[in-house]
Amino acid sequence: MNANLKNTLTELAGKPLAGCTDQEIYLALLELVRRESDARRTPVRGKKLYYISAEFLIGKLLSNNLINLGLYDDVREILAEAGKSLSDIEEVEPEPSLGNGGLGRLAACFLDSLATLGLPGDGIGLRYHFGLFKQDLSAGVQSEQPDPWLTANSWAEPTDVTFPVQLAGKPVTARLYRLDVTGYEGRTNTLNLFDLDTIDESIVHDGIRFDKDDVEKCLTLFLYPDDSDEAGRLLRIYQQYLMVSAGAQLILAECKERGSDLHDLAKYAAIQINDTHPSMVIPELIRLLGEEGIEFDEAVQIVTDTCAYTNHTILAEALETWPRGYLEKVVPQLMPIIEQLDAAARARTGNEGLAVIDGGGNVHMAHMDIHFTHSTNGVAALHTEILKNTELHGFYELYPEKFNNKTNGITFRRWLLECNPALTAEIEGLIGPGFKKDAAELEKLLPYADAATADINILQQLAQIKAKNKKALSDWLARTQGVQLNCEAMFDIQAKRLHEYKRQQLNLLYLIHQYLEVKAGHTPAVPLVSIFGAKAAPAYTIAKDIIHALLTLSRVIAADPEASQWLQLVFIENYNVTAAEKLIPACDLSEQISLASKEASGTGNMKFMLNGALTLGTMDGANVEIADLVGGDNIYIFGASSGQVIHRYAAGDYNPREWYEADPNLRRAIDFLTGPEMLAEGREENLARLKNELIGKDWFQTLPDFNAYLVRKGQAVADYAFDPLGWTRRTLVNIAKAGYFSSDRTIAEYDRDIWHLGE
Ligand code: 26Q
Repeated sequence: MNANLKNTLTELAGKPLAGCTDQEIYLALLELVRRESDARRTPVRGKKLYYISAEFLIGKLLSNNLINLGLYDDVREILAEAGKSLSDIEEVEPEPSLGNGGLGRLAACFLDSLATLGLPGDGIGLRYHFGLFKQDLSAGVQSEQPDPWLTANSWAEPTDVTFPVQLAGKPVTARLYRLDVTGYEGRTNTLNLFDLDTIDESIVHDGIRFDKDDVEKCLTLFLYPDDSDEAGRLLRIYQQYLMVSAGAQLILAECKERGSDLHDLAKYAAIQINDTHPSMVIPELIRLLGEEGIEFDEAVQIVTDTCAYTNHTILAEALETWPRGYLEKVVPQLMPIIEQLDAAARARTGNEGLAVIDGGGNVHMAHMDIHFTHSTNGVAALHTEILKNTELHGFYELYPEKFNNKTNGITFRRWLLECNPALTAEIEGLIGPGFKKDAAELEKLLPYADAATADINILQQLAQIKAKNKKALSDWLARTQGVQLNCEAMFDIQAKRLHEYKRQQLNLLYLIHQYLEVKAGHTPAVPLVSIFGAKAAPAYTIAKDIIHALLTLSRVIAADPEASQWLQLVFIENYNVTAAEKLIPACDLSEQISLASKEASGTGNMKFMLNGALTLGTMDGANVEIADLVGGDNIYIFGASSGQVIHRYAAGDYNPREWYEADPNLRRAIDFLTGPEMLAEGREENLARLKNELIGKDWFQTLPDFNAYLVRKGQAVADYAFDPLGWTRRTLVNIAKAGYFSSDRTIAEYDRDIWHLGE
């Protein structure tokens, strides 16, 4: 027992811990973390990174910080002695949902790794009051509610640092909030979040609606407000500009203070542009350097040397282009600079397709990034190859030296140590604690996973840990959503944003097929619990229809005593980081079934693998690298290859109706969507629209992969049922090989190839 720590905590709480509420203890711990993390601030020497991103999906911070500061075990013990449980106290903390999904969570993992590796690297973003919406499924369809996380005592602390920003010619004041980022036995960095003092939360009504015209009242209310109308799109540009203008001013002020004369900015700062959302930082920096007396050409060179760009998608609709009229309205001070950049780009290439401003007057943010930064990276090997060979081929020809790959990673502190303490302890017992800082050491587990040398006792222990995690998930769901899971079943999980390219609809068709098979007397080898977690963008109609179909099928199955012995479909409400931490350790089969070529990387795939799930996936994104590492026997791969898919798009001859008509299983499953069982529980409008979409359009080629998916998933279920020990042994191969996907490795590569921090 750490007596000092106990005294400090009691002092911070102002009374004996046993007499405190969970809220009071939470506040005392918050203060403790602040003191300890402050003590680990060290001055920056040499170059510092600024990771600028519209999203930082940090998740709850208390336990993560306690682990990183080395206080977790002591605190848990002290609280237990006072009759308190740390997990109850965790529930007091509201989750900051400052991101949509992968891109935002990646930014959070990167901050953790930077601090852990002792690298000076701060985040720059926005202090959204409600973050992403909270998902409500009570009506059988998704509706959106605000998700407040800011309380009187928040991790993000206000400062008296402010910067003037011109929005549509009107001056506003951006205030800086600072949030400590702790590293595991590392340094403390900062997440800088900007906000306006004038935001008025009371203008939100009817879910997440608000008047988008009053920018000073609404600018940072939500992450990516609905952009189905023009006011929403303009608001997004206002948000982006507030972030980059205040961020750029902060960067220049800090560098000047550390001795830069701005001509040498690239020696003091590296700026990583996380997708195109912060791209206006390029013209904004050029503008600010101009105000400091630096000529345009030199300013362009300085900015190019300082900035680097990460691409996270090849989906055309996600590549930002803004009509120049929008930018003329919101950021008139940037338009002359963007025009000069367009002229400079056109002077480098006659290829019209690479212009910053196209013939129709649209500004292509990614094009500006590639021309005027020194590095463009993709986020997995396959993704980077596709960028170079197809999507960004013209740019690759012009600037081959700028292109590089940085395969994504995840922080093992949150995604193993924090979310799966039992597995962590088991691993530590086998190979010692070195893997916590050097993830490659997980390979020391390989002898235990070799069929020739595996130890049955160890495999049984691993199986027990999985069983306990499944029970814990079931208990949590019973408590929070009133759902009881069949813990004897195989747990099959697809948890990620709802998007057609991620193909939750493929999984849906499989479950319909399975239901019909059970009804026909063909029962599977083992019961299946199929779990979904997914939010749909508020204006994404088909995504919402897929959610409705899953919820409806879930009710159809649950109402059928025969089918529900074998099949359970559970849709988790409001999937977020907190839910992910419960789901991932409990998973047997990880669904990573995007249409090949469409998922840039995926990071959930890595989290499931690390926690001892086998992957059922397509050869897409980082699945390709997972398959290379674990070998074909330890992963279930199916479906068309990215080459075949790209070819099918190019040929333009894909007709889903032909596949529907040719495959009786597929036809039966699709027809079921609007059959009597579903219509009895669900809404015809949504179900019919989904059915028509699948037969008439199916832009993400679900139907051609259906049969292969059925077969491969059937194989996985049979393996799980008939060779449980073999299954566990193969999960251990996955755990042992997951070290490559530590974000520590990713960050070390960014530093080595792009940033050169501290030099
Ligand atoms: C763009 C234009 C207008 C409005 C919104 C957007 C927008 C918003 C969010 C575009 C993209 C995003 C988020 C993208 C994202 O999360 N991408 C994921 O990034 C992960 C980290 O690299 C990858 O692992 C995933 O494959 C990729 O989908």
